[in-house]
Amino acid sequence: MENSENTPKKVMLSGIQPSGDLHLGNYLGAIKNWADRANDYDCYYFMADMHTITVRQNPADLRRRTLEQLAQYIACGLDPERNTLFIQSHVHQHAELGWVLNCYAMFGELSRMTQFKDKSARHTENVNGGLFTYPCLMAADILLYEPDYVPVGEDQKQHVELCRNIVQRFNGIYGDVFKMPEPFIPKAGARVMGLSAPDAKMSKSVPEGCVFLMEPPEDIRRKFKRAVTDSDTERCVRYDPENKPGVSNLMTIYSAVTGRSYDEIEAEFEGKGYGAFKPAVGDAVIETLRPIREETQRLLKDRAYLESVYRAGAEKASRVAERTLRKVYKKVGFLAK
Ligand code: ATP
Ligand code: LTN
Repeated sequence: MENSENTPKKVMLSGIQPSGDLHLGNYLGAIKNWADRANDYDCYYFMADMHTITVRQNPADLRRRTLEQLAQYIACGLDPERNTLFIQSHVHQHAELGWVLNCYAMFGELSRMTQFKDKSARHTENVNGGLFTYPCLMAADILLYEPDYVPVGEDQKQHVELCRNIVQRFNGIYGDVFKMPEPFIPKAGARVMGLSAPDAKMSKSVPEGCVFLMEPPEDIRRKFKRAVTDSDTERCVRYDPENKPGVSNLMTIYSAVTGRSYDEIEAEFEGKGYGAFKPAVGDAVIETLRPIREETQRLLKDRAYLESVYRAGAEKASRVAERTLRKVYKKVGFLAK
């Protein structure tokens, strides 16, 4: 795709697993930043459904959540006319390149992935091979589209670094095959912490501290009112992640949804204390999420439209992915069909 000056646009790509309902961490850490960039980049965003089966899924729920996630992407501002939106399992080249890259990632480096360590500790009954080699599939997701940037939250940086190691190793053997991708991590919202325990990231596995995009306003209000703040005596709104992690997290959220700086927020709540601050953050989040929730509900009633979006997306993605896959197959020595 070309912009008005006829120079090729830079490419962005990212994905989220439809393994649970999307939450504020996903929105602020990832999707919001994607939506802001459709004018300047050629963008690919997908539902990483193949990644989800590294942990057991209920098949009917997975199907439902995949479609809901697509509706939410669109409702968050990803216009399908300007972004390629697709479902990973619809583009078979991901699995094929994933296999090749398995053979260029080392056991030692895969063993160091924190997500693997976390998930294998949480699902001790199902520490399967896919969970271990998952970053190779993620590297394939990325490299097929030759992106310049991969916008993700902080927790995914390690996987993008592994992808970069694979590129270096592969290109070192075969020449300039893959383009080197860069992680793209937002300044505000890169790591939204849980409301009930601000020492861990907001995650769907701790629902009481997690605000879901589709959650009713009353529930969101209640979660913010109950948000854990800090036990220091000063009780003023001041950004100090070290000593006041709870309040600082709320400030990050407030800053990300209102665009105000930390100084402006401190001034706004000077002398007011946590009692006024917590509901104000809740209200700002409710107003940010309201149009997203309503638009998602509207889109989910129009299944034919959603199908047309993911079909067109897969077709476009496949064309690009196939080019890269052919190049790789040739380089490693597979005989052409
Ligand atoms: P889990 O809840 O199981 O940890 P998740 O909610 O983190 O999963 P992912 O699919 O791993 O969901 O994340 C999707 C995207 O959202 C990634 O780019 C990730 O970095 C980002 N993200 C997830 N949680 C947060 C968070 N708390 N703060 C900022 N970004 C986040
Ligand atoms: N691993 C990511 C989801 C994901 C992804 C990707 C992100 C799969 N493939 C490619 C960016 C690029 C996660 O678990 N959040």
